Amino acid sequence: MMSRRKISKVLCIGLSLLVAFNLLLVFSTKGTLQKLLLASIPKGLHRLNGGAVIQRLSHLEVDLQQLRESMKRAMKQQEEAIPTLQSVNDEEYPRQPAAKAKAHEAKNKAPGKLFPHSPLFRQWGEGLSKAQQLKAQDLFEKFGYNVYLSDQLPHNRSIPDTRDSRCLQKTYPSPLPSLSVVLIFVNEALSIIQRAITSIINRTPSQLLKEIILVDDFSSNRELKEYLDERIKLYNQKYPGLLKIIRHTKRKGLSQARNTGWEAATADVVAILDAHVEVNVGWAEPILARIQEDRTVIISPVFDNIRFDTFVLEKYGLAVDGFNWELWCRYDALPQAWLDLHDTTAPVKSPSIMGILAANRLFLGEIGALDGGMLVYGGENVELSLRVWQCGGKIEILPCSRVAHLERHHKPYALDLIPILKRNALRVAELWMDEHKHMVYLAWNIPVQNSGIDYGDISSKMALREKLKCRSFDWYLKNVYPILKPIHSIVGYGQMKNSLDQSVCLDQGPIPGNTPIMHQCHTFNPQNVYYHLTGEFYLGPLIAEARTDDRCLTDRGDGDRPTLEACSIAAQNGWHIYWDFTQGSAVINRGTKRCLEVKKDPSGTFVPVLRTCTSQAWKIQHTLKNWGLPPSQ
Ligand SMILES: *[C@@H]1O[C@H](CO)[C@@H](O)[C@H](O)[C@H]1NC(C)=O
Ligand SMILES: [Mn+2]
Repeated sequence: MMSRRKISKVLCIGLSLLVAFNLLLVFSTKGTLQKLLLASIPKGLHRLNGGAVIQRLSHLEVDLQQLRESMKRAMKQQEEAIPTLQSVNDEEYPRQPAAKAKAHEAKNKAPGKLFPHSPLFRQWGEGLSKAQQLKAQDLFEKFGYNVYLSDQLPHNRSIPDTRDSRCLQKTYPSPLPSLSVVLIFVNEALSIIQRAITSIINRTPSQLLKEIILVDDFSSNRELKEYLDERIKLYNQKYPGLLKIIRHTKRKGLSQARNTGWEAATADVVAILDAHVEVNVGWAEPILARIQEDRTVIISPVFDNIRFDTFVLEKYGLAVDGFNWELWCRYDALPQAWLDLHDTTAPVKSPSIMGILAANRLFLGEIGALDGGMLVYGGENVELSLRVWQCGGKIEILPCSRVAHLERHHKPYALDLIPILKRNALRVAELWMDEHKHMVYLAWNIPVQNSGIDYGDISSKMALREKLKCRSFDWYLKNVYPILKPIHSIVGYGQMKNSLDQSVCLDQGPIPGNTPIMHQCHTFNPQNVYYHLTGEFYLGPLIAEARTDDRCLTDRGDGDRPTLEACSIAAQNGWHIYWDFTQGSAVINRGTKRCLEVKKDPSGTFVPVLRTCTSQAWKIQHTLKNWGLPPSQ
């Protein structure tokens, strides 16, 4: 369905180093237009006086919603009605940290909510005093989750066992390989890290757990210095030599932090986790057994969610990890071949991982570990996934291995990560995607030539690709991820402007809805246009997938407004989706001979119309394959 792609920004596990953008809400537009504008641009883009569009908002909230949406879709696509996102065991955890304080407050009439709009207090915080609310809100803003509550929950708390009951009957060979667990963090709350450590110690057979390696990617929080060192000492008194900590002396980002942990690890198998997790019972045995069976498999456990506010566990259904052409990760439906096995404990082949992984330590090294050339975060999971699959490994999700992961509500420092995500995505494309790499440029609306984006040196990685005799991206698409469908007929893309007014761009218009509009130009994907040599115009974010149609600019033959229709449905209905267009010329429907033009509506705003051609001209931002250039002599 179309609605899935308004903005497909999906949070990746391990990528929750996401950012809270400050909301800047300044509207200068006429009241009547406001709704259209708001609907047309992605949530969180708001226009300023002067027309500059800035992109600010809590992306994360959108991201999580998207992730959940993709999970729901994945579930729906599976015929089995596996329950998703059910809250498990709401009763088990204290919702109010201090029962005594609560009673006291009740006597003195409960204080009102100081932060009625704070997401922290939507489902939590009843009966807290004003001082407690202030403290909790302050910590929440600083960390993006409920540190006030975390500090009061026991480190050894139990969590519901979310495994399928058939997992309990599984037996595993003995001996199993030994395990190093790496926990990476930046400015995590100390109680969160301790809960992660405690869960690992309590829920991993001690004869298998060789060490826990903490990697601090240059935190600034003071409690993560001496306090953490003290705690490590205490753990090591009880479990000699179990804990190690490595501190970066400058911020190196997710990939390098993971590599630091991997380099320090000494066990047969290394599991690289975020520090905001609690592993569940029996999480390690399936991983160790599977890697013992096949050293080339990279494993992801199944994630459940720890709610950022109540710390209640939300069970997530089983799905595979995928990504789109912008390389945002998402959940996809389970493969039919797996469903046909009728074994809910069987490993699931997955196109990608989300960040948290377990692997044979030496094999991970042989294929190059994490790519240290990836900056901050984003895309490094897809890079590793393509490398694994194309270079002779595989990726599997193990349904019986479950890890609860805390999804932050927001990341506490403001930093626009979009340029980094683009840059990392191009690095992946250039390294692994061969003749299909243009799809990443198209999806991000970046010129294929002279992009102006420095994706770093890839020569050593290319040499590795050569040395390992890795397979092509085409092989990967055909054999591992057939959902993605590269398109080679696109010759023009980006913003589309009419010569009458260069400040407005063709825009997909409000969603839901299928009426394109002219809208002040901004740089986001509702204004992406893709013109095919075959005559179609796609409008809006590029999808290019087997299961979901892009939306085609359509002349349905009646009325004077163009519409956007799922391309295959429009074609089935005999609507007119093929257009003649060359750069700087008219856009003429091949079927009806009507032109796409603009005219002013009564309020003075340009709207796209279909009518007898009056020789209006259009230009599209980028071209490919020399399209639109004058023929060379
Ligand atoms: C947690 O530790 C405390 C103190 O050692 C102990 O009394 C309690 O039973 C433990 N709880 C769980 C769930 O293991
Ligand atoms: Mn994470």
